[in-house]
Amino acid sequence: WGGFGHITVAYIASDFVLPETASYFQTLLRNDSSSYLAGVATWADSIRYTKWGHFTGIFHFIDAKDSPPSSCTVDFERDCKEEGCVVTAIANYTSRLLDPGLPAWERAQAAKFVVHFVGDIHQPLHTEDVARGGNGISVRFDGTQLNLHHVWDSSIAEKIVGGVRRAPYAEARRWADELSQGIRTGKFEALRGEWLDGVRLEESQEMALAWAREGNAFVCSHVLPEGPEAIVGQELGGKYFDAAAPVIELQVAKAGYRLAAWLDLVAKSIA
Ligand code: DCM
Ligand code: DCM
Ligand code: DCM
Ligand code: ZN
Ligand code: ZN
Repeated sequence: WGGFGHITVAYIASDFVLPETASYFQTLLRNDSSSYLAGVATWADSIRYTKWGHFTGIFHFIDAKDSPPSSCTVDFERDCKEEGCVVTAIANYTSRLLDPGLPAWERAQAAKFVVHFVGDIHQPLHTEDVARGGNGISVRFDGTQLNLHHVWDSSIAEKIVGGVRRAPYAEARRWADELSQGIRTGKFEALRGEWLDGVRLEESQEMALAWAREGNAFVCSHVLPEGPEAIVGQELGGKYFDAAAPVIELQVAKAGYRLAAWLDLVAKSIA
């Protein structure tokens, strides 16, 4: 996701964590405001293009070598690189977050990676290899030429809320209010139980792989419903947006709710 999506996921998570989880992460992240998760949500993107952070670039996605739209699958052995992918990154940084032998600053860094990667694994094009996750597919969105990855990272979400002008934190807080409401008593209420199926600290890699497969399925159904060639040059701001918007809302809400549950388990296990 772009910054707006990541910040929204983090705000949703902070709406659902237990009070003791909030205290734990406020202390670890040295931020006792209500934006303690939102404030670190985009940090992983800010370091990936630096020299020291270069190795983390591949942790933001898994390049599923499947064949949309006829076949969508994530195969861990086939698709996760030797150096890692978003599935191993979630497992690895969760275990570092839980490691009492590490200094606080390293556990804080692990927390920042977890907050970010739980967001990314829910972006369908972060679980797809085609054209580098759609970066190499040129499309139009409300008349502007963009790549397909950017449309799914940012453009659709920003159009849903009527445009993100200057203050991504304030706009994201508003969108998170709406999605959190949907989770509590709205269109996601009946789904939220299933969202937490398989969420166990002991099986973090299996859990992350299941999350990756869920997002990847949308590549066949909503991202490339007619395949990667057919979408080139198409205008996506109309009917395509109408079909994609509910998927983005679902995936962002789900990521936030799952992140809350995950952080609760971490905080409980440390206490
Ligand atoms: N913050 C904000 N708006 C910004 C940048 C940060 O509301 N444009 C919040 C998020 C954090 C706090 O300020 O809680 C610390 O910011 P930083 O993440 O830059 O340390
Ligand atoms: N941090 C960062 N970039 C951000 C937000 C936070 O690098 N956008 C880091 C700085 C610290 C940690 O998060 O390592 C906690 O923030 P602080 O020490 O500023 O409270
Ligand atoms: N990306 C992806 N899959 C790839 C390569 C990149 O999902 N195989 C994502 C990471 C960033 C965006 O695409 O969100 C742009 O990546 P880059 O800056 O590496 O081109
Ligand atoms: Zn992206
Ligand atoms: Zn990312």
